[in-house]
Amino acid sequence: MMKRLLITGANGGLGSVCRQRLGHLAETIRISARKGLGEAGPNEEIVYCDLGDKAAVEALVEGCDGIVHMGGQATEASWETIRNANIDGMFHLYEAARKSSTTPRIIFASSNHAIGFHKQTERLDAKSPTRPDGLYGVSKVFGEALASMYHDKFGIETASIRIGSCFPEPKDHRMLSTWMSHDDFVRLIERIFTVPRLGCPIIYGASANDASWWDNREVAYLGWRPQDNSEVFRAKLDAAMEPPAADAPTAVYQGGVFTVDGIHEE
Ligand code: 15L
Repeated sequence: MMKRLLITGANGGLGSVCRQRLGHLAETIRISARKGLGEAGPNEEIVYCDLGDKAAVEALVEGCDGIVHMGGQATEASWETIRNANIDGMFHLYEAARKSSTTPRIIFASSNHAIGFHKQTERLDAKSPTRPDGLYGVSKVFGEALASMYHDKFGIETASIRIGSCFPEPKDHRMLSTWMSHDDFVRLIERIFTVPRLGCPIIYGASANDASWWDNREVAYLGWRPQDNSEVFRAKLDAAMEPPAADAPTAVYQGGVFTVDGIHEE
C-alpha cells in the first residue's frame, strides 16, 4: 500500500471515479483540482492547485509516492487553455516528480486522440505512429513524449493510458470500439501500482470489446485482463440511434468527430 496517492483533476468525470474507487490504494489520498472538491473524506486531503503554477505543483507533488494524473483539459480547446493545463502543467508535474523526495510512479491520462487520425480499418499497438486529431491530441502526444524522456533520463516510471471512452455505457456506435468500463479502468490502475517494474508503457484504455481496434499485447506483463465487453450494449444502441453513415468522420476515423473540429480561437 502506498503512503500517499495524488489524484489530480479529481472533480472531473473520470477523476471523480478515481476519487470514489481508489481509496484503498494508499493511507492518504491527496485530491486536487482547481475548485469544486467539496468536503474531504476520511483518508483524503484536499489541495487546490492550478497546474499552470509551477511552485504550487511542486508543493502538490511533494510526499506522494503515486500520482493518477487526470488533471488538465479533456477535450479540444483553445491553444492557450491547452498550453496552460496540458503542456505547462505536464512539465510542472514532471519537474515536481523529479525534485520530490519520494519519486512517484505516475499514471498519465493520455487519450485515443493522440492517434485519432488513424482509420478505423487500422489495428494499432503501442509502436504505431501517433496521429493526433487536434491540439488536444497533440498535447497528449507531448505528454507521452515527456513521460518517456523523464523515464529514460531520470528513471521516473509512467503508464500512459490512451483512454478510449470511459463512461458507464458507450454513447454511440464508435464507442463500441473505444469503450472502457469503469471497472476495467480501476482494475488497470490497481495493476499499474502493483506490478514490480512498470517502465514507461503506452496502454490502450479499452475494455475487451469485440469491436476493438487496439492491441495491448506489449503490456501483457502488467497482468491486466479487461473483463467487460461493449457488445452487451449493441442492441440498446441500435434501438436508440441509427448507425453513422459509412463516410461520416465518426465511422471513418478512430478519433471520430474530433477530426473535424477546427482550431478554437480565444
Ligand atoms: C477523450 O479524450 C475525452 O476526454 C472524452 O470526453 C471522450 O470524448 C473520449 O475522448 C472519446 O474519444 O470518446
